[in-house]
Amino acid sequence: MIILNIKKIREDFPILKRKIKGKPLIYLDNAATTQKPIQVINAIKEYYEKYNANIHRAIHTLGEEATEKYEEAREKIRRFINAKSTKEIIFVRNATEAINLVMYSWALNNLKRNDEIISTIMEHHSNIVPWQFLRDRIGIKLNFLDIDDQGFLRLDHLNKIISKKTKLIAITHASNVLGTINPIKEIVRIAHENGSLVLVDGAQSVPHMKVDVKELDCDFLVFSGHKMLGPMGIGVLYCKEEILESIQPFLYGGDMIKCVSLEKSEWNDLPLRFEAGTSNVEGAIGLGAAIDYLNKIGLENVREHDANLTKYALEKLSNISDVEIYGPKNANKKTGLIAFNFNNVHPHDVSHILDDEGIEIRSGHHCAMPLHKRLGIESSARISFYIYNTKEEIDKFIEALKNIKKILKI
Ligand code: C6P
Repeated sequence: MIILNIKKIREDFPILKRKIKGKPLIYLDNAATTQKPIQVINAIKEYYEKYNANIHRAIHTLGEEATEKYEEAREKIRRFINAKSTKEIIFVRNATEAINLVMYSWALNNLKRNDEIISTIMEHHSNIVPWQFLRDRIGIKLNFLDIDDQGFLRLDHLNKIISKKTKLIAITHASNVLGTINPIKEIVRIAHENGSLVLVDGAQSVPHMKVDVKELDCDFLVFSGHKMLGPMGIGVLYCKEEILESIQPFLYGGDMIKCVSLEKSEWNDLPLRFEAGTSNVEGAIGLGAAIDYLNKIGLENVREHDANLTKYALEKLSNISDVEIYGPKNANKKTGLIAFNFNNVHPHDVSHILDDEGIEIRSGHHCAMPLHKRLGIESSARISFYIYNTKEEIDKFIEALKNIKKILKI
């Protein structure tokens, strides 16, 4: 066990010195987006100060340097998730765009009426809405796996509904509301036995734990850079090379072609075939710097720190009467987030009152309306942790939460 030097880590995050309404910032909304260390900010600054140019086109020095750094970032990502080749790493804007790419390029062309996709009740809207669009467009069937009372996925349900008609299981690795970590390896095994592919939404797992695509054997993995210390507007689609080779591009135009005549065009090699137009070069470079930072800390230490904070917060929250916690109560079975409701106070009011104390938490449906409906609620409050959070911050959050009763005189 390595104890992280949180004090030193915090010094790398300029925003943590900020005050909110005169109080030191306590940032507990990391599942929405994380803060950025100075190393990431500097990597982006250095790109613009020293070698900004359009990539893959220019023959000049700046263009070559920018291309080299962009491709270096792709290699860092490949190693981070243990993909076989950089051909399997496609830069996109975010996890949402990556799922849409799979829907348009693979599903729309390969699925037909009455084929089936299985997803789950705990998905973010990004992993529901594209499949509903496909259902309405070509008449596939969409099934959703349920959860049990503790917030774990009903795997027994999967065995009942999967069949040879199932072409895709589109499932989150970790829920952004319950925190539940799903048994992806087992789900992939069951899917492949039935001839189905698997898309894993890694938006809440890749930033927080070691995700190895070879070990999981998933066919697609999507995630967003901004939830793992990287900038906004850059995300990744991992897709097995043989699948990418067999499908049509999603976007058409410059950089994704080898040769264009007025009669026809020839697509570029992988992965550029799926990256039409000028890319988010600063985003890729920033994400590469974020991965360097996470590697230095070690993903197993990130996971352990998240779990320690979650265990501590779960204990403290359970001691407050009138707090209802959603999802598993065992910190080892969930990621570093806790959704809850407090004393019938609307989560937006909870968030608002905590903001007066400098504490930033999320409230609402967290883009998971079907899950909230399943839980019998409209909304919830959510705290979520990352490498710079401390137990002292959780203590302050708990104190502020207890104070809400006094403020509202309830
Ligand atoms: N969840 C949250 O506060 P984008 O917006 O494409 O970067 O990520 C979408 C997304 C997909 N899947 C999961 C499991 C997610 O949690 C998210 C983003 C944020 O929970 C914003 S709603």
